[in-house]
Amino acid sequence: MSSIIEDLIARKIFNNRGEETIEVDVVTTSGFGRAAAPAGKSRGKAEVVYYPTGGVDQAVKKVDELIAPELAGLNADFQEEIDNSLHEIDGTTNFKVIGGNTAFAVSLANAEAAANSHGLLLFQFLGGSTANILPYPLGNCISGGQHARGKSPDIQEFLALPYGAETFIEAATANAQIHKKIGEALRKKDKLFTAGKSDEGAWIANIDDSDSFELMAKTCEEVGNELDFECGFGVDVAASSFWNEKKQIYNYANDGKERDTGEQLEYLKELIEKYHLTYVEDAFHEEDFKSFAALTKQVKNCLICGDDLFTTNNERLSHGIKLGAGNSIIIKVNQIGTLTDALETIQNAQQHGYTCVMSHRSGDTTDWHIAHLAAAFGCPVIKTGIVEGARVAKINELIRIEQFLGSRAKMADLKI
Ligand code: 2PG
Ligand code: MG
Repeated sequence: MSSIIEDLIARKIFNNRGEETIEVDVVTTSGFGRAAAPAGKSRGKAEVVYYPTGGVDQAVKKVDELIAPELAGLNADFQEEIDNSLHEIDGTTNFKVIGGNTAFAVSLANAEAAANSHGLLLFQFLGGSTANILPYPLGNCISGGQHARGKSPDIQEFLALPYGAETFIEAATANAQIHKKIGEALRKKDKLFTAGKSDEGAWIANIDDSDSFELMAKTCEEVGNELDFECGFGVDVAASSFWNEKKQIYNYANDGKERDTGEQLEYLKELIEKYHLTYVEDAFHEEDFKSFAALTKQVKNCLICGDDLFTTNNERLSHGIKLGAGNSIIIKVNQIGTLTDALETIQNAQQHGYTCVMSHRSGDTTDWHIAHLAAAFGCPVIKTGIVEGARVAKINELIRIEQFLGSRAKMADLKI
């Protein structure tokens, strides 16, 4: 068996929004790996550049002309070496030249090719024999903010988290039932409801933030009672998307309210307490590490997570750790570029007690690698939607992993 890279083949494909994206195949002497890059809509400012000037076509050309000749002959088993080569070929700090999504697709396809060359599944190859822990699925039920627009909530995502489930399949079942029941309730409540869904498969409706909280609380409790385990919920506020820097306020346009930083902190504390929220992502805009620290200090039993805040960037995470900003981090490999960079951030997070949440992007494909990354790196939560093809691809892969592990499979120890 040999993992020597023979060739890289890149192509332009489409994501669930119909946007162009890059897919890369890595062919080794004894194996093959394929990965496609996702795309965010509410992006953190500190994310790497997705594509070089000229977009996906140029990115494909760069794989053919610059990356393939450099990587051919190297051993796919040495992920760090491959990822370092990508940095060297690019030569900038934010993948301006080859594109962060190009780096992502090559990096992930390489890991998959290495695993395949050894006859292993990706999570086994990356995580070894101790990788038997499955994440809890954090599933988007109601969309707002930049993911919905119109008369929908200002908060971007209302997310179910069935943290009492004993198996992944039970947790996924709970999420599917919660999503379905919320759709039924919206149909009754909103005469104009068209059963429209966002890119992530969450419902889009004429509903405000406060009604969304009520509906989530009621539905999660109902399903929890039916299934006989705790189903909590949380939100991705995506606060940068409605932070008005000039006026220094959070502009809740649909709720008709403006909140300054202090009011935002109080508002979130009240919500966490009233609804027993177990998860709050990007509660403040992406440069306000201090308010993240204040909220983290003042609440209990809730993951205070940074997405745009950290952008999977180890330096930003280290800064947050120093200040006590958050106790959880979103991991989106394409925010930072390569698997090695993301792993460095994950390890730093784990050493400092931060809960890692492996995550999809709103623009995504049926690529299921994040299911394997969550299992390999022991991420206690995976945020990957509930319905819609790109979401179900990851959920179903975790169901397969759970079955594959059999009696060795365990759910993560979620400290909330
Ligand atoms: C987020 C994500 C995924 P996007 O903000 O967490 O839900 O959205 O991919 O648009 O950044
Ligand atoms: Mg987010």
